[in-house]
Amino acid sequence: MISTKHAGLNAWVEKMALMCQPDDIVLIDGSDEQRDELRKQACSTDEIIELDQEKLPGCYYHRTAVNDVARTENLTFICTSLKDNAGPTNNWMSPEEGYRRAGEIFAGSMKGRTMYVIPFAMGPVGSPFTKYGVELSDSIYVVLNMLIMTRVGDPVLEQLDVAGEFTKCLHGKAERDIENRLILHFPEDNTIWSVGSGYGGNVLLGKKCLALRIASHQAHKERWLAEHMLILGIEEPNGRIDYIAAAFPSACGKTNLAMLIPPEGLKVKGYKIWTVGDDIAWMRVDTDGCLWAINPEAGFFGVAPGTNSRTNPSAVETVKSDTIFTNVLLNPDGTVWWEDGDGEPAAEGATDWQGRPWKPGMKDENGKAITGAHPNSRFTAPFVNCPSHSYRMEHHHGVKISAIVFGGRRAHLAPLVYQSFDWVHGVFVGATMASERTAAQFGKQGEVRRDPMAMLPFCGYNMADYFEHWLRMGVQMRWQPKIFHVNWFRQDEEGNFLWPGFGENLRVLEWILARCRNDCEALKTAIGFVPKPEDIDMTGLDMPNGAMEKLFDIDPKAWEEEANGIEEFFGKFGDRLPVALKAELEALRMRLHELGGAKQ
Ligand code: GTP
Ligand code: SPV
Ligand code: MN
Repeated sequence: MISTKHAGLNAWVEKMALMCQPDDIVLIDGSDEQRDELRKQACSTDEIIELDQEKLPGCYYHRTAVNDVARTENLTFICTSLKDNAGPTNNWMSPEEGYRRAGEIFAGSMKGRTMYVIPFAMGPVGSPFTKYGVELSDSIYVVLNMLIMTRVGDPVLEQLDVAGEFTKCLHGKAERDIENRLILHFPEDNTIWSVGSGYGGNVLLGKKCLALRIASHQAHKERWLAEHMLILGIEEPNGRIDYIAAAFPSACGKTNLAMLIPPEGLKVKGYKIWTVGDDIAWMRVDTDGCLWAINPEAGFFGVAPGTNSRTNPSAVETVKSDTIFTNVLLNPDGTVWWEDGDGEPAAEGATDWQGRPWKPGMKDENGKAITGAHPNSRFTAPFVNCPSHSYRMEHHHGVKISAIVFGGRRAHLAPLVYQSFDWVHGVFVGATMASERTAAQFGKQGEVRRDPMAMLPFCGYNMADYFEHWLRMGVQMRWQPKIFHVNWFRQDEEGNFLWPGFGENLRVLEWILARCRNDCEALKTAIGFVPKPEDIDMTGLDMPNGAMEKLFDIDPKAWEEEANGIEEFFGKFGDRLPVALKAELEALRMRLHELGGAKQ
């Protein structure tokens, strides 16, 4: 048993231990000594593998089970007393059924194992933004990841004192059997139960489970916002820094944009980029009437494949020490590699993410290339490792947000950038966001999946109420951030990206900030404001003739079809959908009718 000064915490741990029956219970204090001891122990059982400590100091390697490599949305549930409170976009189970079904899997599942008690904070300890949690887990891998991703240990217990409120998070690997896997959220009890998985977002319960699903429920009640957004600051040579929060769906470029390096052509302007967050933003209206944001996390859990010195040099720098690599290729010399990474993999002796011998050029029985790293392989790295990490990370009330940006992956339709007419229209733009499936994903190519505010898998309550909440937040602000939509992924007829993306995206952010400061005028279109061609700085960027025109083309026919798709999506929510959003849809149709594809 554990004996902290928080009697409620002690009692809960005892109750969970009675169910799971671990051999031992160990309290995590956040010290380097205890971490080093746990690393040793996990190495001795091959749960993790020590990498070459000269080349990659403090770095370790881990493989998950082959059927446990990504979040399992179909096994993720919101357990509220009323089904309607989970809404039409979530899987629902009653709390009774959730506790019963998961309880059966948890029962006795930690026999022969140790239960670790991990007190953690999402946000700087002591900040009014911050929420606290305690995760119980039988996985050292989870402990080591939580130590990087969150603030862990004694300062958290100190802050909780004798009776502080915390989210009760229980995780057990059990048999890591997909048939016996459940990720359950009980927002009414401030509780999360996750069993049968060992993968990232399913088991690092501070991340998607607490900081988005549970937090969005709390934020709704307490009038703040918990969002799937990056936060970055753009500093001008005169010292002024403006902060932008941006929501893109999973694998649509948040980490890359948050770590942006200014392109050659804009170097003379002397911008400096500050990375505040790459996945989650918690935002509140402060006494000044402005919107302020923190990143509740303390680390990155980033996609490895595609990360290299050209696309994301800051990320390459970030993962050079104190990083855990999951499901990448392991070289025989104790280094790692992934597809579209730097350098070459070992010609002989490497093992792939499944632990099988692997060499470059291997094909499966159908002639398809076998990848060394899993496409969703990840790095877990401390935030402070990032060369552009912001010193504002530890500030208790975060950074003031000037602009909110929504974006998806759309081969057609959405222009490179447009601005909403006002807050309510901006909420409509976010609520109707969509991303197209790529050939690499299961499902019909080009098919649009609506992913409002990039929160489809993460909103812990009825999404219609979430839209209403966004509208209400706008009223609460005396100074509203301007709302924009971007699309880095528009393609030409041959399927090539029209926009070079990555660092060049700063050219678009520059326009966004100019608009926030009323520094430039814009053209009105049916869908929102777009830049005058001369207002995007193209210095040093050669684009094929006509490419910019294509990037800003507005096809009224295609947008009318889009409006029909939106109507169908809105239909899911019935009467619960805010009338203001229905009115926005009708206003869009009217403008399409009047303006067509014109820019005035
Ligand atoms: P999660 O961690 O899953 O939430 O993903 P994320 O939103 O942080 O996405 P990430 O930055 O890891 O990028 C995902 C993929 O998009 C990678 O393959 C990138 O190479 C690609 N990508 C990112 N930015 C751009 C861009 O501006 N243009 C293009 N064409 N591709 C991009
Ligand atoms: C995402 O899928 O949006 C991620 C990875 O950031 S995970 O933490 O697994 O959710
Ligand atoms: Mn994410």
